[in-house]
Amino acid sequence: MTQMGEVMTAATLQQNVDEAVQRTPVIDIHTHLLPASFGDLCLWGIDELVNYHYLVAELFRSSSATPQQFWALTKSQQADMIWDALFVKNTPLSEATAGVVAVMTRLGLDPAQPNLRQAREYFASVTVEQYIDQVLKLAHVSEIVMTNDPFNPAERAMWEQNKPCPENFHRALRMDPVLNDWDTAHAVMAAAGFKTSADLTPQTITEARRFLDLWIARMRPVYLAVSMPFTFAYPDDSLRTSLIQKVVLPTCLQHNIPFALMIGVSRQVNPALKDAGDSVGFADTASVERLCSENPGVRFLVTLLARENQHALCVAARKFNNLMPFGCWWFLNNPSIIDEITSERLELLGATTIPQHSDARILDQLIYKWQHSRRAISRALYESYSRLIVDGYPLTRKQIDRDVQRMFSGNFRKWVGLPETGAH
Ligand code: FIX
Ligand code: ZN
Repeated sequence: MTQMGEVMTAATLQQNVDEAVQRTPVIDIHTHLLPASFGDLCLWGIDELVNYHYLVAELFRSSSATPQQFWALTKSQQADMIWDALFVKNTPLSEATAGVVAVMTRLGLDPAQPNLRQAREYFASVTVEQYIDQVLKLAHVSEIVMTNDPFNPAERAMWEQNKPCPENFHRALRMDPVLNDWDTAHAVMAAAGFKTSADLTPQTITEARRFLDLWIARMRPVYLAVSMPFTFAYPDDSLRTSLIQKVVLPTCLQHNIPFALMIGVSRQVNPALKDAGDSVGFADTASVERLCSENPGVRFLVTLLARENQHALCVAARKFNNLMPFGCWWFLNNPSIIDEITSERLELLGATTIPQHSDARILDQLIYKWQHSRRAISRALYESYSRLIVDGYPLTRKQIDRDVQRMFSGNFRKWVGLPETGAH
């Protein structure tokens, strides 16, 4: 057993990096998970897992079924179709199919079954509360951050009914309609009694901020968040720029709350696929730099969707210490790309970033997304530490543990002001 102060050698490094990465609990800073108290909005179990929109997209490459035929089926019929096409008739080679295999194996289920009967029997035997505890333990996830959308009527009702939310399910106030669909946003605010209109009059700005204040008081979010298209440009003469400057940034400053920007989606390039119909585009990192430069008092969390944007995001983070790159988002959440992005972040930014988030929509996914990410992060860390040892640095296990803990939770706690103890 390695002592904390023991100096690493080429022979002992791999095991110690793997141990540190596997054992260090992580705060998953962006998910779409919701608590058990939110009922059907809390997605879990094999039929939801196999119906993940990543797998829906892959189905149509391995099946003659049309989207119209697929959407006409029940959830379990859809899962059966996906299982047969992607797991029985073909090898589950993709990251999303291999992820389901990893989850089933960790749960003691046979991933090579010809149908989902065994898996459905298992899930019928557990409660959602039991399963949440089991999944968090298997994934070694201590806390998660949800995506909480006051513009979603179903979720809004849960908050208005004060449904309980575990303290390790942190909240993120998601504002996509505010910045991407103001017509919808101001109508929802007006329906809730706020004096907002299509025009950004002084009253509309005041009332929009009051709307955010109310939801911040209700949710106690750790950050405000928005997903913006790859075409996002700042500043420009759009309504979005005005809303960012007059509503969102003043709210962040007033509440001392970070602003998370997720940039790069090309929405609904194939609407027939529904959630699976989004694609990716190359974003403008100079817009991110201008936001950080003009707002030194605001802490930004930024993740970009295009692989080609990652290096420039690292360089931008070297220029602005109020910029925190995070995660290998969506189409980047694949081992080969996590390797690449984590390596360039370590080389350009050391242990000062948040290497990953899961984006899990279904609870079970935490198991595979973190199992696969930890392997990739471990490989990237091993390469960086190997070079350090070759260059003569007396690296200890204690330092490895410190670095991993910083990336897996410390950087985020500090960024959003969560106490170190993990208390909430
Ligand atoms: O905007 C987002 O939060 C994206 O992560 C989602 O819209 C996307 O569908 C997703 O779940 C990707 O993993
Ligand atoms: Zn997401």
